[in-house]
Amino acid sequence: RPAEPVYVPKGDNKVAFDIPANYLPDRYRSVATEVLNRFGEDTQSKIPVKEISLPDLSIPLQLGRRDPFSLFIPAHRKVAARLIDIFMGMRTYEDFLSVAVYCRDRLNPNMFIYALSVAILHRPDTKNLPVPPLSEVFPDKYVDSGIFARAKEEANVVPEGARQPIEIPRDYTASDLDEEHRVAYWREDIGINLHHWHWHLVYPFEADVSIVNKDRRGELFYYMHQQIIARYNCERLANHLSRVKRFINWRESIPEGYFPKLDSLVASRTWPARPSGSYLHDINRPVDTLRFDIQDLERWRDRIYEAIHTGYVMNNRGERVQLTEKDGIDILGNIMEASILTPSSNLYGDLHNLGHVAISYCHDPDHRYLESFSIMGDSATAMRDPIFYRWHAFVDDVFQEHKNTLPAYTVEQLNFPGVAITGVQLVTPNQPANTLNTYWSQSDVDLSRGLDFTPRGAVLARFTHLNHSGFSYRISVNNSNSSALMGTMRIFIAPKQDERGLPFTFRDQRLLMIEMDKFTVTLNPGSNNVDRKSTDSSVTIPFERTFRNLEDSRPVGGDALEQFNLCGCGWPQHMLAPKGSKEGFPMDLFVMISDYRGDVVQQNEPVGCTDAASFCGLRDRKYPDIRSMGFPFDRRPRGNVDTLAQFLTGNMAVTDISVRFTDSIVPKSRSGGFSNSLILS
Ligand code: CUO
Repeated sequence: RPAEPVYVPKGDNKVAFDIPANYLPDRYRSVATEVLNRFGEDTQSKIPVKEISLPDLSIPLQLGRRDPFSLFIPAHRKVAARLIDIFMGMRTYEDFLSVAVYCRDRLNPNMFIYALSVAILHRPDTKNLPVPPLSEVFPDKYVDSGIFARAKEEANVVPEGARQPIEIPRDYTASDLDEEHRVAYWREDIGINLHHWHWHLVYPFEADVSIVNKDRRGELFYYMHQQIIARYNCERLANHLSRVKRFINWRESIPEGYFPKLDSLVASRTWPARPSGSYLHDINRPVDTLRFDIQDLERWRDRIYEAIHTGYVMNNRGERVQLTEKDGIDILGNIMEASILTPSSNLYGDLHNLGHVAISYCHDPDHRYLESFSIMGDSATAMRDPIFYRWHAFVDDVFQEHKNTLPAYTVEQLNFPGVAITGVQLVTPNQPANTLNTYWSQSDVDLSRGLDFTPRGAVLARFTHLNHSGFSYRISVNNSNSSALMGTMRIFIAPKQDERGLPFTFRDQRLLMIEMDKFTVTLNPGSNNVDRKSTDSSVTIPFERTFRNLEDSRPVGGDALEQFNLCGCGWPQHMLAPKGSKEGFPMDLFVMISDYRGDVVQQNEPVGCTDAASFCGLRDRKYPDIRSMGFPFDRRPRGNVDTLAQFLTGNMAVTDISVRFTDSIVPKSRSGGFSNSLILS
């Protein structure tokens, strides 16, 4: 197992690579001594880099070093897939390190970091290495461009240790004149955007099939994005906005504008904005080897609907593949995205990815202005834009069309004989029962890794973001069977009322159910009390993996870095609860305990990165719940069910909760993250 990460943590410049002289790019060779001295002078240890006979890098080198890189553009993703295969194919760790170091200053940096991260996550010999934290490698994808001049000034004038974090203003992308701006704090949250980037790293849609073909990856594409839309809708309702409208007429103008105010430092360009009232166009950009029409998207969409309504898809050999109850959604996920696992790219095309592309090029569809894609073209930034949610609401609606063809769950399928939930309470210390408490917090990100300052050391940017008090669920379960049994606890929350203040019907509310947690419990005969902390949630990663600790001014490196970003996929803990409202936003807390014998997947214990299995699955294992993702809310209800109350079987319960928001910045406790120490103490 290698001892060091393959890149140099900039905060504590104590290690450097000892590279063969002819690994330096041509430009630096004549000044090799000066260059190597500059980076090596204050290092305490050097990592030797072996000189190897290098693989053929001609394909990855086709993408220019200063060009923008988008995974959604087929030509780019082919080149990136080749680089991933090269990294995966290196026989030993030393060879992998060697080729990575060689590529570092030659290849397109965005493609390099993407392919390197995928390889680190998937090579057996690098599974314990941290993936470079993207917010620190490319802070320009997360931080208002105006900040960088200030960061440079701070670094040049103030010595490390005496530097002050640079505060990022809260409302810098729009004003209240744009009603969509009410949920900008959510769309632009760093942790949410990092989760999305990491999810797509763990589930790449093009590379060697051994990397792409993970258990139920198409279904998880559907489910993880469905949950994003559900959470976003909850956020919108609490901010007096209507649920997001599906983007279905691609010839209509798009009222939602977005001005990202981000600059790409590596490509020296400003990310294009999209004014309100923009239209999509047919795309013809030879520079990207890219040509498709809106009609292509429409044709693919119609064929996917036809497949859903006939109940089967056609594969490339002209055979029918049934969209079964169990696997149909997984096949459709791979068709829609589209991943290389699609049964037929000729028939079903590349709908979701090219939708991202068409939107991201609406300002320059034929490259006449020599402009590049907007933030919808990069999975690291796409969730900042309101149109992301309208596009994915369309994508989700297609999946729901399939789900609506499936038989409803029967009472027998839902019930757990002899097991009843007798009490549910949400407990937040120092709050009334069944109250979620939200407020603002501030946290820091180190910009220096992504900025080549001469004076080294951390330069921190301070973000203001939503947060909540740690809480717990207290659930009482009665087991009237004579023996101990195991069950899976499934916890969801959903808004109670629609835009007009009317109670939701089950059909609408089920789409707004937000998964909060899922875990296994053992039930002894008789009554059982279950206490579960919010920080243990199966959808989130701990706070420390999104942000560095505010009180901890040590530079991130070594072990801390590993903690920080080893398993970056997962919903950020600080966004687990919706913001709610000052008056208290009313929601249903739903708890179900299902029979473990019907849920269990027999497999070896997972190792590492198990925090956010609901959204990210388990590394090298099957998805740890055999039920359909989103169970029991993934289908239309049985015949006479109109409300959540009518849906309940004995092993389910619902309680009213209120989400109360305080509009002030609450300092964090010394322990960092949330005031977790208050819980259950
Ligand atoms: Cu995650 Cu559209 O799939 O961005």
